Amino acid sequence: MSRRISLTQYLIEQQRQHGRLPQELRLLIEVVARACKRIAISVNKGALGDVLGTAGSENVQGEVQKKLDIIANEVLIEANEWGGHLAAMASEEMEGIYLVPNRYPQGEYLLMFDPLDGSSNIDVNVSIGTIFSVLKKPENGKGVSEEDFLQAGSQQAAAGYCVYGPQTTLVLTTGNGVAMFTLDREQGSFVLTQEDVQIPEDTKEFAINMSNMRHWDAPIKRYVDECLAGSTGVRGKDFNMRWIASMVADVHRILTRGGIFMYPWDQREPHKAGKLRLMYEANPMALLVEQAGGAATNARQRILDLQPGQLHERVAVVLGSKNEVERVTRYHNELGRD
Ligand code: AHM
Ligand code: MG
Repeated sequence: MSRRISLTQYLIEQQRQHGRLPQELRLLIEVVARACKRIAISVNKGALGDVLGTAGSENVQGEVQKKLDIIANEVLIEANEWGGHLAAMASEEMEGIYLVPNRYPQGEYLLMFDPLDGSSNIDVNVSIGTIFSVLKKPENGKGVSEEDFLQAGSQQAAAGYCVYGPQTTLVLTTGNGVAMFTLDREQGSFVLTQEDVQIPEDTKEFAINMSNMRHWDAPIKRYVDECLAGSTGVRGKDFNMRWIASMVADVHRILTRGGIFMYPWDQREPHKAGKLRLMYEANPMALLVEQAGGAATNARQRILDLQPGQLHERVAVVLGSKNEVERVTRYHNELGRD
């Protein structure tokens, strides 16, 4: 029988071999993974656990909160606040940052998360997930502030997501490639099931919400039109399309078999850079995708180079198979908008 490697073992081996995974960061990742297990239990209970439906409240971005959005947010906070590895947390579901209460020791890391991504899929039993990103608090001798979180995605110490689908899978990078861990429900532990994940450079599969087509910018329309033209068009090959409406699930497919995911700027709300959030969604996914040999841009620039101006900032996202992302980015940079 091949050796089963648990998440803990994997992290300890990373620490030993590469010496670049500090103890506090390892503990932090394990705590996040434990929280994801608890969230997975709630997700699996569904209607039996009274976790479906809306909570009757809105988050800071004016979106209706689902019960599970709130449950997942609370689970992540409760799990992480006391361990001593964190200075503060920020969540898509909370307006301001969450400081570690004074009664607990303060650590040097900052944790950001989208507790339950793909909320519109909760009630219909389609894959959803938790996305997280870890930064180090700048050493400025001051207390923690929102400004400390406003670091470019290239500064992330770790990033990952947990997808709650037919399997519960945790996908992680600490800046040394991407590894996937499947939850063994009987044992209650995450087991390493794929190491050194690589996204193929080319693909025949794209993911975009086509219902927004009439609002798109010309370069996105051009790219999708060329995909749709298939083997008789300029691309000379047929493309397939997928759209799960859970970024976690769409990115998971791309990490598994390649593809391109796009949530571009569009004219519905022209003042917004995009729908997705830079700190909780785009940055962690961009790090994972780059670590797996793919690319991630806001259609013009590398996402990981963007300097955030606000915690809840939105961004356009184009990520996945390198050659396709470069093509979309080139179409934008050739034509220009402004
Ligand atoms: P959420 O964090 O509120 O769930 O919103 C983000 C989700 C992404 O997971 C997904 O890619 C996108 O919104 C789907 O949007 P749309 O409803 O336009 O298809
Ligand atoms: Mg989300």
